[in-house]
Amino acid sequence: MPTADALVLGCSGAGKTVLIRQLRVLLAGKRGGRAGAKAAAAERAAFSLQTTPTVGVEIHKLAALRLREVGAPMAATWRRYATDARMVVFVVDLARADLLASAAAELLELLLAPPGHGAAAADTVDTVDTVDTARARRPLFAVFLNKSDAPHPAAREDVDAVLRLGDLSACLAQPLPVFRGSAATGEGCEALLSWIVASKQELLLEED
Ligand SMILES: Nc1nc2c(ncn2[C@@H]2O[C@H](COP(=O)(O)OP(=O)(O)OP(=O)(O)O)[C@@H](O)[C@H]2O)c(=O)[nH]1
Ligand SMILES: [Mg+2]
Repeated sequence: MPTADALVLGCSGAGKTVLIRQLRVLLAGKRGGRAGAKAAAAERAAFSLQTTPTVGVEIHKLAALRLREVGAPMAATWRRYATDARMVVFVVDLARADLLASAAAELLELLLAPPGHGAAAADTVDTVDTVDTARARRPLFAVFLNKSDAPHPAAREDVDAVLRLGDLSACLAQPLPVFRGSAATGEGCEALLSWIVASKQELLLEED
């Protein structure tokens, strides 16, 4: 069984932790009633842009969602974690045009990882049949282009030229939704959250 609904990955400092905090605020706002309004106000008050680098693995429980951030120093293990996830949100730092190429390389490696080679599969898979089952459960991917609020964010054409997201999606025959926004201001986060929630519903229906 997957231990997280979505894995949040991306280069060091891309904004994964703040993005998860922003999703927490948005989700709290969706709870109805006075208790919901109070919870949302508390989450907004607690929201902060101050972070320390995530060096290990952090699991964040947001209402019914479980998100797992695996810090950039653990990039060598991302592929193994990806096999164990239903979804992967890959965060790209628009404020660091110089890091776009490494982001592209990391994303490509994740997308091309043969399903069934991850930690969960390695622990449990011992026949060809179960490897095929694992292949059918490749995670859904989305890309979040973060820090659109930065003074000079990378332009979409530059991102497309380096990450080749359209080509990747066509080549892998897998949708690769791209969201542009800011974990700091919340721009684009609602759309990403809707994708996560809708994808989770779809995956649960498939599992029934
Ligand atoms: N301007 C701006 N800054 C952001 C945004 N998101 C994150 N930051 C800042 O970028 C820095 C790194 O953010 P984190 O959320 O810690 O990044 P991370 O990807 O979790 O980093 P690691 O855990 O070290 O891999 C912090 O100073 C954040 O405040 C954003 O949307 N806009
Ligand atoms: Mg972090």
